[in-house]
Order: sequence, then C-alpha cells, then structure tokens
Amino acid sequence: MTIQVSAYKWVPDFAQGFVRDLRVRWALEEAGVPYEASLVDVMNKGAAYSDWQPFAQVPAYRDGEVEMFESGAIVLFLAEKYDALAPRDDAGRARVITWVLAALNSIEIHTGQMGDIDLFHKGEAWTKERRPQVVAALTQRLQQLSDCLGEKDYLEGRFTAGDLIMATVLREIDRTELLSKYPNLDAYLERCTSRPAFKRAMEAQLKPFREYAPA
Ligand SMILES: N[C@@H](CCC(=O)N[C@@H](CS)C(=O)NCC(=O)O)C(=O)O
Repeated sequence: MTIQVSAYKWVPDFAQGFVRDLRVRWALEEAGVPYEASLVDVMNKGAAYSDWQPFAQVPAYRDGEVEMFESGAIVLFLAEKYDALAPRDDAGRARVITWVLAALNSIEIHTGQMGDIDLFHKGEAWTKERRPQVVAALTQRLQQLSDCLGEKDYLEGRFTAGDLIMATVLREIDRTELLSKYPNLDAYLERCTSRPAFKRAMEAQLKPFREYAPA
C-alpha cells in the first residue's frame, strides 16, 4: 500500500505551513518515497481517527505494515530506513536520534511556549509577565545551539533527520525577534528550508488549504 500521512484539509492562516505533517512529508520527500495525504477536517476528525492517532492530532502514519503517530517518532522510523535521513553506522545514527530528541525536548519546549504567548494567547495580561522568562530560557538554548553548530552547514556536517526536526522547531520562532540574533542559526534555517524536498513538502501541505478554504 502507498504510505498514508494524515494532514488537515484546511487550517487558519497563522498555522498554514506549520502543521506538523510537514515534518513527515519533508522526510519522505528527502528519501524520495511516494506517499498520499489522508486529509481530515480539523474540527471534525471523526471518532475512528482516534484509533490511528489517540490524541486526535496530525500527523499519523501507516504503510500497510506499520502504523504510528508522533511526528518525531515517525521521522526517526524513516531515518532508520533511508540513507537520505541518517548515516548507517551506529555512531552516526545515535547522533541523529540525539538531535531529534534535543530539538523536541530541549528546544521545542521553549519555542512552543513562545507560540502560546505570541499566537494562541496574544494580548492576554499574563503573557506580559511570562514572555521575558520564556525569552530568557530560549535565548540560552539558542546560544548553546549556535555555539554547537558553529560554522558547520548542518549539525553533523551532512543533512540528517536531526536537522529536519531542528529546522521545523526553529521555524516556530522565525516570526519573533530571537533568531536573527544568531546569524549562523538564521543561515542554517535558510539552508534547511531551501532544500527542494522542503519546498515540495510545503507545497503539498498548502495545496489542500487552497482547495478547502472556507468561502
Ligand atoms: N507531539 C505531536 C504534536 C502534534 C500536534 O500538535 N498536532 C497539531 C497540529 S501541528 C494538531 O493536530 N492540533 C490539533 C489538536 O491538538 O487538536 C507530534 O509531534 O506529532
């Protein structure tokens, strides 16, 4: 069976291009593996969808043999299979796993809070007090990441699933003032998102949004 990845038919403007099925689409595009999107309505996913994704979120993945959810887990699964996403030696694969989890557990926990403050709870009184704390924590992580990346093109020299997930996490704060303070991270994000596979994944996510846009 052709690989299926769940995705939304349509989301509001601020979320377009940021829905996490992008990660799985991008990984599959890098690997050159065909897939089809299984589109669901964001407000009405249907009861059966929870059998595939227990939290009723996207993305979920299935290929006839394997059924999964969680974008990081799916990308790691694909990285085990495809050279385009990870080297084959144990040491190289271990670094990829490390960077995927670092992006999700050490950086996205902070970028996610920025999203809560700047997008989902924009203008609410509590955000004024909380934002500087989140900025301070995130700034420390960005400095450390910037030091670690240094002059390298990618975190481990060559592009891997670690860069793929890290880039999608950094994109979450691309709309803030924070990333531009680190020219090497800024350039790194640009390098990752200039990849043809990223552009194809992005276009594939956006296409149904045009088709299903509310009148
Ligand atoms: N940790 C999950 C998060 C998935 C997630 O947050 N999906 C969002 C879209 S980016 C979603 O479906 N939100 C709707 C909801 O939570 O009901 C993953 O990485 O797959």
